[in-house]
Amino acid sequence: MARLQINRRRFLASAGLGASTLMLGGCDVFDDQLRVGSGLRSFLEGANDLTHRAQRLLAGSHAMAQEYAESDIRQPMRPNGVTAPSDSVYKGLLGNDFADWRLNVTGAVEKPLTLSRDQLIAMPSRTQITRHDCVEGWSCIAKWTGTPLALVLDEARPKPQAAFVVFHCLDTIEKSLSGEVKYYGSIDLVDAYHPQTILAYGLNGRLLPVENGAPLRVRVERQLGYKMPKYIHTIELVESFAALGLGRGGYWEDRGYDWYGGI
Ligand SMILES: Nc1nc2c(c(=O)[nH]1)N[C@H]1C(S)=C(S)[C@@H](COP(=O)(O)O)O[C@H]1N2
Ligand SMILES: [Mo]
Repeated sequence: MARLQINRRRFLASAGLGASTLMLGGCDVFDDQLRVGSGLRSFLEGANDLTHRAQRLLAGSHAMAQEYAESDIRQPMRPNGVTAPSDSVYKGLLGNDFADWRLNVTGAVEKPLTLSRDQLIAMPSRTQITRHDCVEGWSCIAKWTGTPLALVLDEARPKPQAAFVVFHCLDTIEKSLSGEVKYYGSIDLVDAYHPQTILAYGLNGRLLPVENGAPLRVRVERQLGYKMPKYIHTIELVESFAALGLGRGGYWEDRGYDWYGGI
């Protein structure tokens, strides 16, 4: 497993496929050259598609992210991005300890679902100690507990045309003259059904705190932090994410980051 990781990294480095990752700066800065439609951007997107396919080929669809021991946990989990949503809807839900919060599962599914946090907690859970890597260059090991996304999807039964899972969030990440933007992101069904992909409501043995995404955030352990939306209210199964945001599959993707944020 460790050898495979090293070989994969070597392969990616020698093939120049890591270039797209090296270009990335931080969660709050991005280069003007990376705006949608630029030549550099198109080049990077081509490289990202190769990175995605090369990683799947070498590591396999079901390769597991490394898991750690309790003693590796460094509390607290460093929060990043939005850490205290100022949205009135969110504040209202928080004020009632999320008793009125619901997770909606919609889109290309046979059976749309509405689940409370208690209902998610009552489902079989998975706990994993993993390392969160942010594109800004920091990492943090923490223990996450949640409902495997696969179980929720099994219940909702995605239609054959469903290819991506979109996460819609409660927090406004950007306010500008053109309006407010709430965080959003997407993953494909391979990552959605991966055994370590969980809808996390617990962190380090307690309920998930507000700064890390209460009441629910996804963990996608083989990808970077920005691929793990916090403050989720809706999971939407879609055929394509062309109609989502600016069409690149996520808030940060629309601002220059790779859609596949493989580690
Ligand atoms: N809703 C929402 N999800 C988000 C973000 C955000 O700002 N809003 N930031 C992303 C980024 S860049 C990172 S590194 C992680 C941070 O998760 P943490 O606060 O638990 O460290 O959340 C990701 N998911
Ligand atoms: Mo991040």
